[in-house]
Amino acid sequence: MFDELSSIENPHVRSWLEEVATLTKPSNIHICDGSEEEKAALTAQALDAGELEELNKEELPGCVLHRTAQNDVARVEHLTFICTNEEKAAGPNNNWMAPNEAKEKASKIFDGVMEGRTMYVVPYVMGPIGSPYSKVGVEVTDSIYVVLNMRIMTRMGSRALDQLGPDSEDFNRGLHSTADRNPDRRYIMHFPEENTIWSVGSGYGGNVLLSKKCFALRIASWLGRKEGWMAEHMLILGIEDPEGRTTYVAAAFPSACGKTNLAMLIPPESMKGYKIWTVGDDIAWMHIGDDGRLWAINPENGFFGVVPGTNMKTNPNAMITVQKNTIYTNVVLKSDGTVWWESHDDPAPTEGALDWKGNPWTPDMKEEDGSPKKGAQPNSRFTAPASQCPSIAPNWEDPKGVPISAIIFGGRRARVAPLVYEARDWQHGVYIGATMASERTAAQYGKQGEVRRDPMAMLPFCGYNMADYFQYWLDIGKRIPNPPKIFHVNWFRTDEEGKFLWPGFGENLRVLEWIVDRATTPEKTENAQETPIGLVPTTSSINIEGLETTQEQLEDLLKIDPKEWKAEVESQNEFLDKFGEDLPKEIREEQGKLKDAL
Ligand code: O2Y
Ligand code: MN
Repeated sequence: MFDELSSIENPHVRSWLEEVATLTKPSNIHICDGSEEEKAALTAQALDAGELEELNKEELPGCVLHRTAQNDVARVEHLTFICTNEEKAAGPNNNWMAPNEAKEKASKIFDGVMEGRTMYVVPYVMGPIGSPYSKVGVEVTDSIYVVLNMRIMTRMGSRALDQLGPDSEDFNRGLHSTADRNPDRRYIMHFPEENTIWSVGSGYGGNVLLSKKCFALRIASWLGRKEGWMAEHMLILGIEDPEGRTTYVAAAFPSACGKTNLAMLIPPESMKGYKIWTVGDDIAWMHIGDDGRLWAINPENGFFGVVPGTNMKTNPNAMITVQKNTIYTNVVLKSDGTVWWESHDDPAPTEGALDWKGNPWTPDMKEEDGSPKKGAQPNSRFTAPASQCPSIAPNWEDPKGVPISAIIFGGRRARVAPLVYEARDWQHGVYIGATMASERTAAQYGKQGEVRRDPMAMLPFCGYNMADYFQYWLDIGKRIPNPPKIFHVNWFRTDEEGKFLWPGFGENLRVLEWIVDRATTPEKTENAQETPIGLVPTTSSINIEGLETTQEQLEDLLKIDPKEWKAEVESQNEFLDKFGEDLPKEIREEQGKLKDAL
């Protein structure tokens, strides 16, 4: 029926694509092979159509700019659904819709949506090619912007169909159309029981690059539980010490807590001989290795990083990464064809610039309420190949992954949480992850200072009931003979005047150094002290040499205030109670132990 699809050998892929094409009725079908010629042709087409703008060829070779619709600039959690047969399987942490209802609703929008348009078929691999831990997906989309992003973010093209093989049914089926970008007809629907995603009405980021949050986290967390592995919202990095030993850690922080910056950290002057190797900045798929350790791969092939706030001080490696072959979304376009954003190293352009909406912009402009008018959208992004990052680990594509010695959870807390502490054991670590929280900053919508629980930084990304997710963490811990040690960090503790006590950025390596020491030399006891919340560094075991941080400030950074912690334990209940009887008893057990100890 669709001649273009006859070249697809795998009958399961072909019949699903026929089904999709019958529904969406495209005028053309293009099966992406992932070649350079294809990239050039699609880019030329998007430039012609005004979907992309070419940037300064000398300064930013191979870079383009895309502007999204003004009502389509971020993930839409309220329009994101988990569509399982049983509502309880989705849990109180997700919006739920019955699969039949979801398909009926979305089918009406998808019906004929690609008439007069091209349907692009994007086969892709998540994880290194040939890795036993990699997974194949196929995304159908009517957006060239999506195809070009997927080309960076995944291993895309014919090699994905080769990896799938001629008869496997084991692939994620992702259907996307930008449709009319009407937020009233926008849905991001996940069908974990069918390994399927339907996304309609958006052309932006996490809503449409279905490989990322939709597949690699929401669907993969479901698959991981079924198949005995873990899909986590974690960066992966290697810390090479002056003796040349590299220790790998995985770290989970809520969105907008500087994960990409930590993943690409540059050691401070005072820590010569250290090197940080970036394996991934957002997602980790972890399996139990034959040696009894937990091994992690980065399923992605690129970075989809937030632009404002990125500069040569906060993240020099990211700045170098985005100098070529990068797609910029919703940033300022300068008259010389280069780009700019708030907190860029260069001064704001004073003439000839266009803001993220494509309107003339100068830095003195004001919004109606008198606040400064931003040139770049606060959630503007770069999409850049991971291979371009100067700190990319030489083994980042090792099919077996890297062995994880420590898992780090982190939040943004002005008080309560110390700079760093260690869980007594895996079960205690699961409790720490399950109750981790951040306070809203002025930059976020909502009440400033309000504490938001975001367990394991997975609240928006866990594809099933989080009570079952906590249970799965507890269960898998028992099956890892040599599990990573679990830690919690808080770079954001402030003093009485609200000033940050810790310098952050590259200096965070001083904390990583303690973590590595604890994780790799468990026989050492002099570097930590038992407290009600876990093991906290002794004040002499965090190196503050050369910092402005005083010994007194370090003591404040490591202080446990029983009064604050008693309030913290109580405040956890509002979140934990949502799971009712389903909450694993071990979480309450650990909470009880903490309460007693306080
Ligand atoms: O708003 C979006 O669509 C992007 S959100 C995002 C992008 C890259 C990495 N992490 C995130 C996140 O929200 O955690
Ligand atoms: Mn993320």
